Amino acid sequence: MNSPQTAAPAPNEDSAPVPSPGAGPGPAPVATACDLELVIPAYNEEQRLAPTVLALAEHLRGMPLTAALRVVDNGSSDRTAECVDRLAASGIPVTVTGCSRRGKGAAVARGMVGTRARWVGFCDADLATPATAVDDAVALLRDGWQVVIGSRRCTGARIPVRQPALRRLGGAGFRLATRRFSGPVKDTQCGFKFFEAGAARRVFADVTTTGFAFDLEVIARARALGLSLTEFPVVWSDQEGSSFRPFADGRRVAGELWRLHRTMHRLPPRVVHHAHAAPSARAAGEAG
Ligand SMILES: Nc1nc2c(ncn2[C@@H]2O[C@H](COP(=O)(O)OP(=O)(O)O)[C@@H](O)[C@H]2O)c(=O)[nH]1
Ligand SMILES: [Mg+2]
Repeated sequence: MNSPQTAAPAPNEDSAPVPSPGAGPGPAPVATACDLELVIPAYNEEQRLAPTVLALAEHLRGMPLTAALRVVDNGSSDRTAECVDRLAASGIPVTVTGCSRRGKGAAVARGMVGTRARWVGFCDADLATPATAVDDAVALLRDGWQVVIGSRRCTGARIPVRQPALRRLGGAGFRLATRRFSGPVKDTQCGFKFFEAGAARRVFADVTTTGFAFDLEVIARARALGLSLTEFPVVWSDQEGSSFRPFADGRRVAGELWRLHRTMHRLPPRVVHHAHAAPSARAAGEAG
């Protein structure tokens, strides 16, 4: 992930979300109280974000729940925040929140701890996993699972467009090096994870990894807390425009892993885990 060290802080850094135009006058709420809040970490995403927000909003509008989208932007140097403001007509509340700490992990944590929704999830700005997968995640949350993890590696998952070979190689090394944190979780790195909000607050309150390896710490902490956790298969396609720089970000990830190995060795794994074949990915797998 691109986790800039020196970019200027976002104007609304760590403030309450800026309501999109049309959200009405008066002070901004701390967060939208609704059934589901979806957090999108975004760094320099003026190109990829708008179609993602529109696709998610269209899908969420058709679901039998109330939902909101929150973009967390830490210091984009392009027009990411302005682009969100133009999406008010999507029919779902869309807010943009700043974050003083750099990195995807920091941005996701910012969205998770601030939520007032019943359930909260995050997905990438490039919508590598289609919006329809939200249905499966919500079905599992309704079943009572506290942590629901989109996975490219459990039965029924499909990857129509794979990552470049170098990323796949790095991913294999990452999985080998991180078994003791991931335990039974087959795919820690897919950017499509959902939580019962109280569980998210407990987990993310202590997450200190701000970069690409943050998912791993999230899973390790969820396991240590004894939260119920399930993986479900998703359809995932690599998208153009990745901000991940294999050498610079790869080195940073290695540093994060080293720190996790040193700091988290005492966390007891108390996970309640179940690999679940969710209906829509199964159907997509059968169709494809
Ligand atoms: N807020 C924030 N988001 C980031 C940062 N780095 C990456 N992201 C977001 O993380 C998501 C995944 O990034 P992407 O470049 O698609 O990485 P890839 O899919 O792993 O190749 C996207 O929504 C990015 O905008 C960051 O430093 N800050
Ligand atoms: Mg991507």
